[in-house]
Amino acid sequence: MPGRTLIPILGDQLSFGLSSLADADPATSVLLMAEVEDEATYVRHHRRKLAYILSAMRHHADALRERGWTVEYVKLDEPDNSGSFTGEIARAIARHSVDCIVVTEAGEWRVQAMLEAWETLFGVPVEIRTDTRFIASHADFEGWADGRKDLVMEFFYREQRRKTGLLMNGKKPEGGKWNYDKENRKPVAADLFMPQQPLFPPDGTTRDVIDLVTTRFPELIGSLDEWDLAVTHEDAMRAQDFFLQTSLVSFGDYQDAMVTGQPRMWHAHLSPYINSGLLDPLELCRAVEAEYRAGHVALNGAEGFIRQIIGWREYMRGVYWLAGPDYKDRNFFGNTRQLPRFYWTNETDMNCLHQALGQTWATAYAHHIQRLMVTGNFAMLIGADPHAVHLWYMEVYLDAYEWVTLPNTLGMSQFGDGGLVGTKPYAASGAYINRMSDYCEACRYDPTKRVGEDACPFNALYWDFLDRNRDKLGNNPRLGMQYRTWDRFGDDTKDETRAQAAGFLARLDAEPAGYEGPHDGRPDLDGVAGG
Ligand code: FAD
Ligand code: DLZ
Ligand code: SF4
Repeated sequence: MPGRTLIPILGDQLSFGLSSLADADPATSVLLMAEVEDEATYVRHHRRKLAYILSAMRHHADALRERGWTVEYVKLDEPDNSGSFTGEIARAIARHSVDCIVVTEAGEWRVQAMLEAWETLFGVPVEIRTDTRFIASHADFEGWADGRKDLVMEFFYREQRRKTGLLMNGKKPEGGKWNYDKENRKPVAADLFMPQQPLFPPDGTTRDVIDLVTTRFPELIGSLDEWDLAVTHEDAMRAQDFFLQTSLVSFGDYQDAMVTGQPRMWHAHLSPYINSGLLDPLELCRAVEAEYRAGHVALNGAEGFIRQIIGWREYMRGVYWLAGPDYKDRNFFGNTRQLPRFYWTNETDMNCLHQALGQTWATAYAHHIQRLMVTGNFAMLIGADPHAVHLWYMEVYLDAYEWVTLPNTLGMSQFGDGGLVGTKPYAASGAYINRMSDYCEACRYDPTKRVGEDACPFNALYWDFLDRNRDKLGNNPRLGMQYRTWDRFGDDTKDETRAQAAGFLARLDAEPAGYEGPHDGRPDLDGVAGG
């Protein structure tokens, strides 16, 4: 009897058009999907994130079977489950006569190293294929980066526009400009009509994985209440349609705004579906362009959204692979402080953090500005260890996979790579948060004060951050204005600012840091949307 082709499908490869399936014959192929302890525990996933991935995997296996594929699916609680991808390949080889393994490349270094070891380990040919769900392959990105002094995203993005033809008018960008970001910075009033996102109640499969996750991983935290996530291709497509028809129209205008009780506003909330493979990023961008061409949305909104996907998302992946497996160890400022315990318990009197963290633990979602300018900004200002910060983001967000999380956290948000991803650190005082949100209105601190018992902690921390990192940042042309302002402060003002920051950090250091778990699994969600 002829041997079989074994096609392993990883948990973020839930796409019908996967490169490993492109020319496969359903009659002679066995698709292997496995829920494994290694993946469930390599970071302490938010319970909702873990349940989402397992449920989406189970539904995808069913959908593949309906399309005629033979799928072997190993559940996490099966008695013989080996706990690792490699162990499950070994067991599959023992069950079948396997001629070769065909697999789409993994999303991250750790797993890619496993795939690369299989051929020698099992003595079976292993073909590792490019992940064609991305527009730029690793080689494309390397080619673009080659010889450039700075990897400016904007120039990469223009290449991606040319390559895809998205929002192009012949050789020129639609509307004459490549980028309409300056039109996308409006704050928002809380009483504006916000779209009500579609809800996808849990079916039997999702309820099963929710039970599995809660009983098997009692140490994990994060709310599983009010399940609203799509776990099938059809529902993910409904979420996409909802975004196109309802939210996209205001996405561009308000993408930087933050409003209490409104976790999503006009954001897409599609990254979990895109990153796990339920939605196709290029198809989504084409649909966004069609909305613009049909006159339903303005150019700034359509361009802004497309830039996030074919620009930022692809750029982050390119940087991740270009920078190598040691990228995660970079620490430009040499920061060592652990994150405060309240990143897990949400017990903080800083309302912006309380809202962003609470929403995160309630829903496993926060939008870009909450991640960058609230939780990320605070972590950088206090001098938190960038790798510890990265791990926290890996734990809490539904869309977190190392290839995309690491450059966003260690790179963009913590400036841990010294400027590979961003040209300056995303540091901001309370004034920015006050301008872009309504959080300060209900806060015990005053965003206009720099010193004193009720001064917003972000203010002194911001100046202290610039001051103590002057040797590393002083020559950065994008920070020239900030340093000139600091230099105009008198010595007394400087000293009282430093003392205010030092006092805050000393109080922080007197509190427990990090997460030791297990605790009662219940972050303080008082007054938080979805909590
Ligand atoms: P929208 O705001 O509606 O944006 C549309 C889409 O653009 C997103 O769905 C996403 O696919 C893409 N996108 C936008 N910005 C980025 C970006 N910087 N990198 C990659 N894709 C982007 N995104 C992740 O997918 N996974 C992560 O683990 C992740 N971690 C982040 C950590 C930090 C500190 C920061 C600052 C950003 C992070 N991002 C991450 C990027 C961004 O915050 C999320 O993609 C976005 O919040 C997802 O929500 P949304 O679908 O509503 O996005
Ligand atoms: C994130 C995740 C989790 C929690 N569990 C699984 C799993 O049990 N089986 C699986 O195939 N994939 C899982 N994943 C996604 C993988 O971590 C992801 O596919 C790899 O990290 C490669 O990027
Ligand atoms: Fe956050 Fe400061 Fe505003 Fe309070 S005053 S919400 S701590 S920025």
